[in-house]
Amino acid sequence: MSLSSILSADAIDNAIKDCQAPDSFCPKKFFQICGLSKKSPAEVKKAFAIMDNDASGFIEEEELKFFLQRFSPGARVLTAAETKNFLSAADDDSDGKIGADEFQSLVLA
Ligand SMILES: [Ca+2]
Repeated sequence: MSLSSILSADAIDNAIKDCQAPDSFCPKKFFQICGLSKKSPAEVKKAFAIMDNDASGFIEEEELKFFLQRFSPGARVLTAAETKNFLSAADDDSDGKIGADEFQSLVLA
């Protein structure tokens, strides 16, 4: 299972290109361009499971760093500042990781 089964390759490409410069990544904008924000809750849940690489039920900071590479293996890693911003945008209960519900409200909000 990969994200290309949920999103179109062109949309993924555009989203990755849009944040090619370090520190230009914005989660909301990224989800809009790649098309995930227009998907159903079930599809967003599937995308979450792909990003939760170790299947812990949460996306941890370590996994978040490699977020772009889940979309495209050749993409860059997120900078420390981007990872921190991403986490604080999604982590509603401040436990330091992103749960499926938190991910869904960030993507579909
Ligand atoms: Ca959390």
